[in-house]
Formats: sequence, C-alpha cells, structure tokens
Amino acid sequence: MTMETTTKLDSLFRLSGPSQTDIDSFHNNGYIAYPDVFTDDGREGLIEEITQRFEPTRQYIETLNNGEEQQRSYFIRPWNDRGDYSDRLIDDPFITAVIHATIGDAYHFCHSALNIAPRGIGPLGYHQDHHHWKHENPINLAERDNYYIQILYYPNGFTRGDRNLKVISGSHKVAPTKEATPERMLAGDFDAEAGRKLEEKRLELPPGSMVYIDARIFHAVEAKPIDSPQPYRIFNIDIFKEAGPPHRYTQEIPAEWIECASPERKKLLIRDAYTEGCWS
Ligand SMILES: O=C(O)CCC(=O)C(=O)O
Ligand SMILES: [Fe+2]
Repeated sequence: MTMETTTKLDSLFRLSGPSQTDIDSFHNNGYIAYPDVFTDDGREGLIEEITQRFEPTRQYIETLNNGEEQQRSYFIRPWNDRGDYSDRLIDDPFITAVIHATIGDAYHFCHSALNIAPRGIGPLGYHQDHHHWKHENPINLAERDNYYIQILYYPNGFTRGDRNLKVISGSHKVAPTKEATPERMLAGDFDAEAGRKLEEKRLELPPGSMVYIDARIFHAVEAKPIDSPQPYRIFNIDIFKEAGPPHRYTQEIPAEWIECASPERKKLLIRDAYTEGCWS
C-alpha cells in the first residue's frame, strides 16, 4: 500500500459509521448528535487550521485576544480556502457512511460556511434551512421533498446557555404551512400531525463534536454571554443535497478542487451551481 492510499483511508473520526440508533434518530427526531466524535488529531488539526492557518480568522481571533470587543461574528460562505483537515471532511469515510445510511448515494456537495462567534453575540432564532421546504426566499417546488442535509461541526464545543444549538425534535415531520410556527409546535399544537411529542432539546457538546440534521428541522442558537469562559466558539458546516437542481446557495466549485478530485469525489462536486433564473 502506498503512503498516499494509507492517508486517504484515514478518518478524522472515532466512528466508522452510524448505528441503527443513530439512523432511527435521524428519521424520528430529525437529527443525530455525535459528542466528541473527532479523533484527537482530527479535532486539533481542524482547530489549528481554522484559528492559525486561515488568515481572515487568524486576524479576527487576534483582535479578540487583544481585548477588542467584536460586535459581529466572523462568517464566510462558501468557505473555499480550506486546508487539509477541513478538505477531508467532505468525503471522510465516516461522513460518507452516515450520508449513505440516511439518504442513499445520489447526493451532491452543496456548500459550506465557517463561523466564529465571540463573547456577547446575540441569539439566532428558530429557523429551517431547507430552502424549498418553507422559506421566504423563492422556492423550487421540484426540490421540496428532497433531502437537504446540514453537517454542523463544533471543533471547540459549547455548553448549555453559551452559544448552544437547540432543536425542536421531530419538527421535520410537520408540513410546511404558515401555521406551523416554532411557538405553536412547542405548545403542542402539532404533536398529533407529527405522531409524537415535539420538544425542545438544548444541546451541550464537548470539543470535537458534530450534529447531523435534516434541514427541515427547526433549530436555533442561544446567545454567548459576555463573561463566557470560552472566548469564541468555532462552527463550520458542510451541506449536502439530494441529486437534482441547485439550491439557493449551491456553490460554484473552484476549478482546482475538481482537478485534484478522486473519481468518487468528482461525483459529489460535478453538478450545477445556483445562478439567477436557474429554476425557470
Ligand atoms: O451556529 C450554529 O450552531 C448553527 C447556525 C445555524 O443554524 C446555521 O448556520 O444554519
Ligand atoms: Fe441554521
């Protein structure tokens, strides 16, 4: 076996695939939480890449370390300037196994983003990110029933009450009408339709964690207190969609990614990107 092949088989994760409980959680709850799922090397390598090797975030973090208060999060979408660790996330064997086991193998890479949340940053309210499910933005009805998967990575984790992710478990089962608001779901008005109790889960995850969600699920993020013991929370995300037309954020793939891609990776990357008027 050549050195290169060995490296490619290596995973950034401690697990090789999802359990049946994980798969059931995806279908019944709309998400799977994976606490501390990165290997130590995967977690440390990704953190170093984001905080030290990517110049825009390195500079942003330097201003935080200098005691300058930041009014805004750092946010980039798509996040194309990726190093070795974050690049490997796209088709890491564990990630591929989870996607295959939940939605099958006809899917594409959609886009990515990177976010650094500083102390004092406000909350993000309940929302759904499947852009054709229920959304104020223009929707493409042909895409409505297709899966839109968000893989949320939390390299340095979060605690409850400190920039924690929270979800309405089961909310992906409720039809996307105007009446189906997060408030009414939490009041129990849609339990019968969902065939289960819809409930808020405020997550708490150690460093090196990941959350895999069906993007029809309502989710939100709490504020980061000004006196948080964690100076900033790192969040990066890769989004995948079932094969089919582009979504609103389906990104253009940099030519050099395609040039270097394996045949398997090319299947994820070669697809149409979103352009204005692409659905008409
Ligand atoms: O910051 C987070 O933990 C999640 C943010 C989110 O909901 C999103 O990017 O769609
Ligand atoms: Fe979101």
